[in-house]
Amino acid sequence: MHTFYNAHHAQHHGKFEMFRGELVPCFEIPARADYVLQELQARKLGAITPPQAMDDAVITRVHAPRYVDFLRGAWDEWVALDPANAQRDAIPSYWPIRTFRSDVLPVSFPARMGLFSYDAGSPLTAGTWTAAREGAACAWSAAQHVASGGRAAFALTRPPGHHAGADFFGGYCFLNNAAIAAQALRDAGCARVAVLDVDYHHGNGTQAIFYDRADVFTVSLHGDPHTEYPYYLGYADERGTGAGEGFNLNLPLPRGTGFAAWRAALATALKAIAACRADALVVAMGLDTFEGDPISGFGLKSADYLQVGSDIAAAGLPAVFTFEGGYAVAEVGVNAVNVLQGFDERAR
Ligand code: 6XA
Ligand code: ZN
Repeated sequence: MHTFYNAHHAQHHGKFEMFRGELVPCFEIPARADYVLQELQARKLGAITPPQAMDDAVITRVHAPRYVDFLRGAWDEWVALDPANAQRDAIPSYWPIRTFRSDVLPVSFPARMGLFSYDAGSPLTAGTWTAAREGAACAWSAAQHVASGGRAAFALTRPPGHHAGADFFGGYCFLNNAAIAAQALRDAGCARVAVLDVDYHHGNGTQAIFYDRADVFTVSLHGDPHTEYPYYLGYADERGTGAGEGFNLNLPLPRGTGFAAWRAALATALKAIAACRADALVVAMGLDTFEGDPISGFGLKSADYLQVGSDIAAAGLPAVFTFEGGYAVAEVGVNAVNVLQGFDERAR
């Protein structure tokens, strides 16, 4: 397993997020990636390198140019509003819900921030763009590695990506690393790519990006959105639209689901992926399915993740892994690397 590591990830470091009516310390913190790196090094799973140089045109293959322009300049605009903002994270307060316009780009920075986001839990900080951009380069490099014959590669980066849509951030995500990897695989000649999202939360951004396309099959197993974030997408009746009809599969599971039932859903997902005849796989690897996760509700144990990796490898597809959620910080390294090691052992 070749790892492309984002050495700039800690430049994205939110202080607080809005949670149940108050600002609480962020769950999505730099230590998460540090633990994964430490565990990868300890187990000697393979080379760990920086990403290749990447052009921003790779990002605009899946993200809207006006959104990317907004993200690139957001911190400077935030500080220009008030020099004291340099000490505060930028968090949106206004959103254009139904009946409002989204074609007009307001001059007001807070108004544009709301236009390009969907929650108050994803603080934007001084280094968010730098960290997210380098993360996209990791995802893109991992895709290049796999497209040129590698069996698998891991993009070890944060902030995560699977909630980010073509033109919005949310759920701690700014650039959709899994979508960038999937598009890069397509652009490198793979005829069809499957994205398997095993994070506790539905991968709404990835689904939305590819919803009308048949060349990228998106599959997500996740907490039932009737009760779990992101609430407004991720239901079983969302199957894709137009040319993409039949190329999205959601497998929502009730809060409290344990490994046996979760693994059965994974088998369903992998069977659908085999049927769509993809020639490469992107795994949006969230570890917040862990029993000890502070914001989620499944019951997977650390040893289960070895089996998860092994099951995924048995699909026989070259794979790119991206690092998504997982907030039991002390265990996230072991759990993530268990998936990767389980994959490597079975893929041999
Ligand atoms: C709401 C919860 C955000 C979930 C983020 C996540 N603040 N997504 O782990 O995969
Ligand atoms: Zn998650």
